[in-house]
Amino acid sequence: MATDWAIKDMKTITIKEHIMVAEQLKQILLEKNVSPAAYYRYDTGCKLAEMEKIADITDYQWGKNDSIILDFGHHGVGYLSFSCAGKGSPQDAPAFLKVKFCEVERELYEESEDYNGWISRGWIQEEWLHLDQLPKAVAMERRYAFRYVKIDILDTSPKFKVAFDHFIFKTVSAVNMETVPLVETQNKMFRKIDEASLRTLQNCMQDVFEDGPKRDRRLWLGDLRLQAMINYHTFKDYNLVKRCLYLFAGMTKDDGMIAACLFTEPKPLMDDTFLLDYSLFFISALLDYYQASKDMETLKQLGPSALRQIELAEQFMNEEMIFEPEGRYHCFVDWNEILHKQCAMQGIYLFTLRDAIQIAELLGDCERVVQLNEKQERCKASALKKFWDEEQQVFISGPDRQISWASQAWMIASGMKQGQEAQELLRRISGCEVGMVTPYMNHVYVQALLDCGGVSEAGAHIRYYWGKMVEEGADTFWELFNPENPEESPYGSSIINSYCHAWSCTPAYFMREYPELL
Ligand code: RAM
Repeated sequence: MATDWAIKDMKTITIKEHIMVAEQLKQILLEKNVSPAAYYRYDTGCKLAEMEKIADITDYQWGKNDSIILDFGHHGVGYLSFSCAGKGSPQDAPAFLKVKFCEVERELYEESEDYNGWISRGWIQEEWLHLDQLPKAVAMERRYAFRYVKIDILDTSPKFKVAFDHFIFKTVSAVNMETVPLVETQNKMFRKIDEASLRTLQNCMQDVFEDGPKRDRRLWLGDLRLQAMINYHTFKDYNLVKRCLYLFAGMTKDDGMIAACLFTEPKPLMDDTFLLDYSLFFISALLDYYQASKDMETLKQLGPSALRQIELAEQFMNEEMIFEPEGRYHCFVDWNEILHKQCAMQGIYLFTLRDAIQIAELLGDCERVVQLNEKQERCKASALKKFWDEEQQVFISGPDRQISWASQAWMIASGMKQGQEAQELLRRISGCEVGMVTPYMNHVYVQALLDCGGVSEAGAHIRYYWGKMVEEGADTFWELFNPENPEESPYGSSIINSYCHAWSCTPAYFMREYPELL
């Protein structure tokens, strides 16, 4: 399924002062050199645990069709360097190597030639090197996200072989997870989940909050909202959030609509992708930032951009304040391809409207507070009429009256159903087939459970969903995970999936915000 979210022929405006504030908040990244924890001789058809482990890499010489695997022990983000020497006769041909970087073990066994998906194969992390003169100190220029490296010796010559030494992984991040204590609990699985969550967030905290350091390596608003929430409880890097908020507010469509994502290199640039849910999340991200930092100056400066998103969303609504007709706007919600998103989108609007009211109150804009409250009342009444199925006692979406987890979760997160009634609703849909594909959507579900007092269900779901990833070897959490279908990918192949994706590490937030979970 290809997605075309771009708005064509769009005019943009740049607020230079906002961009200047953002640029002044740029940080120098922390660096740490990591050596491999283990080396293996690659054996086709075998899993890592079955391959020959190499005690001292310097004892070995490698020729055509040999392959080595390096395991750095944990996922990291940064730069690989190593030295390569010629052994035997004088070097009479280039040493020709393929270096492949893998976030998880399964990527070691996947072949990029097999990839036929709709997003760029350029994201697959591999390079071909010609080393003309040995010995050579190789410092690879491109930043990669990985735990494992596979080096294929594609060719040397019949007369010489190569030997390797000094493998160093220079990791980079804005923060260091060793400064954050793990949650205190007797439950070992929760601690593992917490550790993987912190590592995921650390590795995504770079010049901005990246969605995933393998792919897309950029700042997405929906992802930022969740990353920032975890950050307030862990790394507490308020300036990094502030930088991202100013970047979003500093580059908008000419009507003020905030983009879904943006780039920062070589200079800040807004993407032409617009997702209604993501634009609205600027409101919640700003309010959360204010609540954590108490930075009133930023709230004052960016508040108007946030409140503007509510007005802009309404152009896609009918007179009853229902998002209609469909197709006039794009929204994300989840990567589930069959999901009907109208009801969830309505829930997201109500969720962010509640936050917009709080912003208006904090800014002392009484007139706006009255106006937004009226909208809230009207919209809630219409939403109930449109989406609540009295007979089945569930929220439905679309002409086929689809029942999905996403619709229920967003409606509860927005306060449309509360307490016992909401708990029963979530129990009622437990067999529903239109499920959740991303940890991002699973986050909303856990939030909905906690909002209506379902603490033990929320804990059980965290163990079921994130725990299953840990059981499958995750030391950072993945962009997509469907426990019922591990091969799932919206991109046409799992080769391109990202396995350190920050929207997936919210258990670190839940376990600190709701200690009763532990
Ligand atoms: C994907 C990325 C990103 C997400 C968007 C909507 O490209 O995974 O994290 O925010 O989709």
